[in-house]
Amino acid sequence: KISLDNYDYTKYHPMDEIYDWMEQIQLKHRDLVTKHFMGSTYELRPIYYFKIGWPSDKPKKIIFMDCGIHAREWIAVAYCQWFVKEILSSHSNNKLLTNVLKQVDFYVVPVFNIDGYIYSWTTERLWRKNRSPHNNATCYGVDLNRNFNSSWCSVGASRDCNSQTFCGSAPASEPETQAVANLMERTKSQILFYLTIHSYGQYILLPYGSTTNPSVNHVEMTKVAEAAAAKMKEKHNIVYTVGSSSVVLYENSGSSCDWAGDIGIKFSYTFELRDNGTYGFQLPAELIKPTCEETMTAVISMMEYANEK
Ligand code: ING
Ligand code: ZN
Repeated sequence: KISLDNYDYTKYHPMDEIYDWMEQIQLKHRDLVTKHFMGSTYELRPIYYFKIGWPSDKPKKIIFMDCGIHAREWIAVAYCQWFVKEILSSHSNNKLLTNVLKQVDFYVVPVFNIDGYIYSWTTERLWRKNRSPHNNATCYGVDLNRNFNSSWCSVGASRDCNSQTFCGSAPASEPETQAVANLMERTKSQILFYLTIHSYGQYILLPYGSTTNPSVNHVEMTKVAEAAAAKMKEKHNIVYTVGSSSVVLYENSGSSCDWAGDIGIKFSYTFELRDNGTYGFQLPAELIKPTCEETMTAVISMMEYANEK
């Protein structure tokens, strides 16, 4: 059993430790945090999310964040843990947070692609997809960030299971996609921000990947992301590029970020955390702290915006 008192947030943690951590976080912070089941993975592991915020009579706004949709992007998972730790340790002496937690609920999915995450620890460090079998179990894995029902498999995705960007057999064919999409559908009228955390490349991306046409909220979404990127640069002088994924990165379809835009969530962002290629997905643990610190400044600036909305 792990202990929260000396839990090391500057290390990467295997899934069994993260399950244990989640359990202990909810036990220790019963007033502010609840842990909920949102569905099972292909290999039938439970996927949980935290709800963080003070109870309220009125419906609250939601900032929804998921981490680890791609197995090998360990820094993303480390960030979700860091975020939860920061909120819980600093809210009582931070005016902004005290206020935000009354108006806003954070929904946090620390590990979206649990089967893949475990596989990246035990078997193949650079595994990306989930672990569902295809073609009589001759190949494995759907790219969950190509499996959402938004221009599904039209560009920047493959119908070949051997591909890293296999879109699956149908839109939302995967249980992990269904778990997140169902929860978001149920709560979408309250979700103001959707944040999905990836690595690497140092970007704040907005919809769409499937077209270079701007989304309805493109101008405001860009403004908010530029402000967040400026905060990030101030912290450790690291530059994050802002733009729609099709324009600043590459065309792709079926991403959770595009889908969140489609269902009417006003602010939908993909964060690509550090670095920009030196270590890539294998970011050294020494860089967890600075990366999480700068990302925290970005998310806080978005929180401030959400709080005023
Ligand atoms: N990059 C993302 C990927 O899924 C991306 C890029 C962002 C695609 C937003 C679609 C929407 O390919 C990584 N590193 O996973
Ligand atoms: Zn990714």
